Amino acid sequence: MVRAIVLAVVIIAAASASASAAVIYQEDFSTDARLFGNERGDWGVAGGVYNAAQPGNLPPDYSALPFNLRDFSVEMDINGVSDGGVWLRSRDNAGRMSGVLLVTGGYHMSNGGFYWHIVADDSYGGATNHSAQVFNQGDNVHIRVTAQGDTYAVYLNGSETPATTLTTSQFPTGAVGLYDFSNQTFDNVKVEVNGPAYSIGLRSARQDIIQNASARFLFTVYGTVTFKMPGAIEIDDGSGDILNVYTPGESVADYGSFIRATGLLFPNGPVTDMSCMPSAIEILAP
Ligand SMILES: [Ca+2]
Ligand SMILES: [Ca+2]
Repeated sequence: MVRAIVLAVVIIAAASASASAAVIYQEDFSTDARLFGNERGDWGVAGGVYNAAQPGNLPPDYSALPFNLRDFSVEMDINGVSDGGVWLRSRDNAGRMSGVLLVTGGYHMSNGGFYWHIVADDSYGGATNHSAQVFNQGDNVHIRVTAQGDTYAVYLNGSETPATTLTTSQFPTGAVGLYDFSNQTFDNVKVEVNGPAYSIGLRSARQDIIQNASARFLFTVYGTVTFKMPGAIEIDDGSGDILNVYTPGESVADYGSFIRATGLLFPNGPVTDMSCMPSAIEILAP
C-alpha cells in the first residue's frame, strides 16, 4: 500500500514535470547577445548589457529572438528605465514589424509606468491600458511579461499582481524582442515556455508540421555530438539531418558523446535548430 502511494506520487510528479514551464533561453550579455536579431536600432553588447546605439520609435527599434512562441514569459532587468519596451508575439514582414508592444516608461522619457501599443507593419495603434505610476524615470527595474492565450501581463520587481494587462486575439503566436528609445539598457533576459515535451527524430524536426507545432510544445531529441563550439553543439541521430543545439556557455557535452536534449525548436533559415539550457542536456554515453 505504502509502495503504491509512493509510486503514484512519483508518477504524478513526472507527469506534471513534463508539462511545466522550461527556461529555453537565458542571456547575461557578458560576451554577446546570442540569437538576438538586431533587426533595427544598431544593437550591441557593451559593459555586460544590451542596448541600441540608435534608439528610435519611428519606426520602433527591434531586436528579436528567432523563436515562434505562444504561451511564454520573458523577464529582464532594465537599467535606468526611461523609454523602450518589449515586443511580444511579433513578426518581421520584410522589415516592417507587427506585434504587441509593451512600453516601459515612455511619453518621451517622462512616464513612470507601462502601457501597450498594437503595432501593424510599423504603424502604431493608440497607447492603451496604462498602469499606475509605479517607478521613477531612471530606476533600475526587473520586469516579467507573460503571454497566455489572448492575455498579456507585466509584473514589476517580483510583484504577483500585474501592473497592467492587455487582451487581444490579434497575434496567436510570434517572437519576443526588445525596443529601445532612450538611454535605458537591458540585461539578464530569460524566456520560459509552458508546454509538454515530446520526443522526436531529427528528420521529423524539419517537417513543416513540427515547425508549426513548435510554438506550442517543447521537444526532446537524441544524437551524437559531431561538432562543438562555445554556445552551441551539433548533433546527428543517424538520419543525416543534423541539428544545432544552442545553449549558454561551454557545453558540457563533448565531441562523440551521445546526448538527450530538451528545448524549443525554431527555424534558422532552411534548417531547424534548438535552444535550451545546459541543464536540459543529458549525457547518456560520454
Ligand atoms: Ca550582464
Ligand atoms: Ca538604450
